[in-house]
Amino acid sequence: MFSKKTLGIILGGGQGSRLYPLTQSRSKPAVPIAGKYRLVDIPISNCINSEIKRMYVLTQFNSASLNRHIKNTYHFSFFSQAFVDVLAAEQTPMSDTWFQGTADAVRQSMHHFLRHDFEYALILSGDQLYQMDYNLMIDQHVKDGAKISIATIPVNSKDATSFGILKSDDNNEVTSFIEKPDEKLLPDWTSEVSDEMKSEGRNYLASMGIYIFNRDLLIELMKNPDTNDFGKEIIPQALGEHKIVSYQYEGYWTDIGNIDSFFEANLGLTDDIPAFDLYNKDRRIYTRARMLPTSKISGTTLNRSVIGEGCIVHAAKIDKSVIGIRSRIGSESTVINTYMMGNDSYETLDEINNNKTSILMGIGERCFIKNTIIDKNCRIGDDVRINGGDHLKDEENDLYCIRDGIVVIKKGAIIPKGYVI
Ligand code: ADQ
Ligand code: ADP
Repeated sequence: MFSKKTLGIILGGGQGSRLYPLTQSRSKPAVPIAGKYRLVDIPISNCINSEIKRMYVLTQFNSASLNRHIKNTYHFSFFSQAFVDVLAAEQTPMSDTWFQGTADAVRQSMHHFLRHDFEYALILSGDQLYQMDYNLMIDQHVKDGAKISIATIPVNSKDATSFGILKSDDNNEVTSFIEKPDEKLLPDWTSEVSDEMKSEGRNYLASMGIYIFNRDLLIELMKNPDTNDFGKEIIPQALGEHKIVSYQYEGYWTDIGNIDSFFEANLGLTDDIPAFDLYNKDRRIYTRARMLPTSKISGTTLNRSVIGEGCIVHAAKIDKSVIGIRSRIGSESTVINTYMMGNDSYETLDEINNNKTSILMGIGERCFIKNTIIDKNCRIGDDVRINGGDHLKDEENDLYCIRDGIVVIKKGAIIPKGYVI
């Protein structure tokens, strides 16, 4: 089992601007997904399911929310070597800056990693939705005698410009690599892929941003202080110098790095057979066990929706929506195509009676909410109408932000009664 010789390194996010405003008050790995999880639960669960039980999460700033989540969730046996540690960019005698990129984040944290006995560093992105057995990739890495492996997935020409694109020979060895090529460069970069991928027009091999490095090579490459990024510098410069192998993956995988893809990935969970399978006991996604009561639903027509634990719902209709833990939705309200993250706590009767705004946590009565992300702990008054869609221009104020037609209600926002967006 090579997994025991592997250290997981999860890149938890740079400035987090692409997921703003969800990252306004928390680091990216702590962003809630799928009604009860956090982004970081995905790579951590994949590691645990692959028997990799030593992990670091590298993040740009120390977020109380992320630390609390990790501390409260990942308890390993007293007798095991397992751990999940968060490393935030820190001032040291050598450096007083934030991580300048993915490789710089690894470089600045190397002294922590090197305290451990490992042969392979598995470097993962923190903002992707997929369930992968990393053992298969590590096995191929060892079998092929690679120094670096890159997990790859076939993509179509439209998507190819957003990724690192590579070509490999018959032995999986990478022969060329280009980070986010422009359209004009693309035609020369097609690869031999399976018939199924070909039929979907997915002829380009994209880097999934998942890498295995041999320990010694990682140490050597990290010595060059001028390389800040894996995709832009480390991989192109290592090509031809060290054996790089492609590990081709054809399962479900999606990057959820911006509001649009984050929204789609969450709503995708309401499909009849979701591509991302939360019901598979062998690929379980772990999160904090909160011991919440069951959800209570009254008079609601529910269609293709996912409802978290501890919700109190009186809505008239919920359609194609993900409703997060402890959500409360008032009577005669309609919620369509919406991801509501839920609440951190319930309001007590005293709090409800003493609330000066008289707007309760959750969604009020007679509201209409469509194409919206509602961050945690929002209070949406009665008769509010939020009709997200392509007709809306990008906009931002204290209460909400509009990105690609999706309305994002900011964490803790209070939307007054009768408000219309
Ligand atoms: P991008 O996703 O554009 O391309 P990048 O922005 O470097 O690459 O992010 C990779 C991961 O690292 C993300 O999870 C991000 O949040 C995190 N990250 C970014 N900067 C960080 C920092 N300073 N500190 C900590 N974490 C940070 C990369 C590759 C492409 C590949 C795509 C696949 O460069 O070749 O195709 O990933 O998604
Ligand atoms: P989650 O359920 O999303 O993992 P927690 O339940 O730990 O998160 O709560 C998240 C935040 O809410 C924390 O800041 C926590 O201190 C706060 N919180 C939890 N319970 C209450 C409460 N009863 N009243 C106010 N804040 C609370």
